[in-house]
Amino acid sequence: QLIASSCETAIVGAGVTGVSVARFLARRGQVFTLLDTRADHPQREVLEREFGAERVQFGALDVALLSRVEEVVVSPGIAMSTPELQQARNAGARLVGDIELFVRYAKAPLIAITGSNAKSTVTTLVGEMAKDAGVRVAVGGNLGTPALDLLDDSVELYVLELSSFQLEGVTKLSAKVATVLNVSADHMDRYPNMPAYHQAKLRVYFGAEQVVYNSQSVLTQPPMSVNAIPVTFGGRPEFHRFGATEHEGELWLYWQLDPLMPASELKIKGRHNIDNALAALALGHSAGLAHESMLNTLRRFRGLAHRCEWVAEHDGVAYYNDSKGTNVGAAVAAIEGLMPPQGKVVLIAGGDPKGADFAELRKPVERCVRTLVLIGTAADAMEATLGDLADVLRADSMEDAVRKAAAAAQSGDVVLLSPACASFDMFRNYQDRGEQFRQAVEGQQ
Ligand code: UMA
Ligand code: ADP
Repeated sequence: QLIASSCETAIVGAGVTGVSVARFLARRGQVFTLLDTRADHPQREVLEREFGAERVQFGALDVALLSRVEEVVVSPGIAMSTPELQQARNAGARLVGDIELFVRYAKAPLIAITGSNAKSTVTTLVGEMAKDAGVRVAVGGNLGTPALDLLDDSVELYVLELSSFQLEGVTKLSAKVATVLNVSADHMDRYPNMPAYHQAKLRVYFGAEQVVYNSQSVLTQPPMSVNAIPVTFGGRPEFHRFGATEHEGELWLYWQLDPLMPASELKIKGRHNIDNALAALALGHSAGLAHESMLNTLRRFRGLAHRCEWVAEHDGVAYYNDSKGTNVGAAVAAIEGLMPPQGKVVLIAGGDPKGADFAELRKPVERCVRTLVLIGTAADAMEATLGDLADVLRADSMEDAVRKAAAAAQSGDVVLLSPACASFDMFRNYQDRGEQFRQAVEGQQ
């Protein structure tokens, strides 16, 4: 009864997001209850100590409590369609995510970045560009620090990576610059169909002052209702576009008709990373960063770990860790981007499929892959869809997979871990999967 009468906000999910929301509300002296469906939450006691046992609840969601509060802040790992949340909504509670709170309190402009792939790379790159240009920038969201932990009056620019789950919980983001980098199927275990996932992504554009989208993908275009001047990226150079084309015998990055720098000066490799560099330039340009400064950042940027990351070379075979390739679109980009000129790709793939359809891997596997080494829950489905296109081996650990891949590879080949799946069936997370790959590769010597 005591909780019922004093509770104004409920926070659902006691993960990184939920805890950041709880701390934010606690700092503001607001009353809240933090709920998590996991009765055996690993940090149950720590959280009870930090917020007070009466402020936290574990186990089945308390619908009566959720229905009484004004606002329920829902963590991205919990679907808005969860019946208890829908009951609360029907009873009058507003369902929002942490980004809605961020928008209410952030004073500096926001660059908002979403897409099925390349979000972390582009977000980090834009953050580096802003820093190098002398701007006091705060970078986070789905990547790294949760959004509310970034709030600070001294910040001059926020750069947020946003997932479709986070975008579902914000009504009007009102970013200074917003982008959808690319759209391909992901999280099909959380969405009824592609249009529903696509609509969630497009929410990034709501209220945006300026928009950036991929000229090669209609799905990244803002809805007609968004009234903002676009800058595009990808494809050949054009008016209001960062593109790429031949110049002085090699591929160059361009702004409109101005050549900026040769793509060969980028340290991040693969065709997809040229798009990522162009996207970062378009975002920085729209936020007012000087071109020369951004180009210097691009020349220096080495990319993030676990994204098409070079690990080693043994016996003429290069090993790449793309453990962050957690969906089909990412694996397609990695296979095509790292296909060696003289050899083929030995691909280690599989894991938790998240409801994916692997058919889009058929073309790149047929063209580029010598042997598939399959791991995890998705192995059967992948073999059924792709088994007629390349040799197939099965492995039951990362070490086993690397040993079999090394034996199958020929000089000039690339061994690539790009699983097209989440990692949780066999590993703690994608970092753990990538580290196990690295250790197994280094153990081969
Ligand atoms: N969970 C429960 N019961 C609950 C609450 C959560 O079982 O009551 C489970 C969820 O089903 C999920 C896990 O706990 O498996 C974590 O969920 P969460 O919402 O508490 O997640 P956070 O720890 O807050 O982390 C989230 C993002 N995670 C997800 O969206 C699943 C993190 O992105 C993000 O870094 C963090 O907020 C800070 O903003 C991770 C991610 O995998 C890296 N994101 C997905 C992706 O990139 O594909 C979207
Ligand atoms: P996200 O944060 O969206 O997961 P990352 O920058 O972490 O994006 O990259 C994840 C994976 O996506 C990479 O490891 C690579 O396989 C793939 N990828 C990177 N850039 C692109 C792109 N422009 N288009 C398609 N896939 C890409």
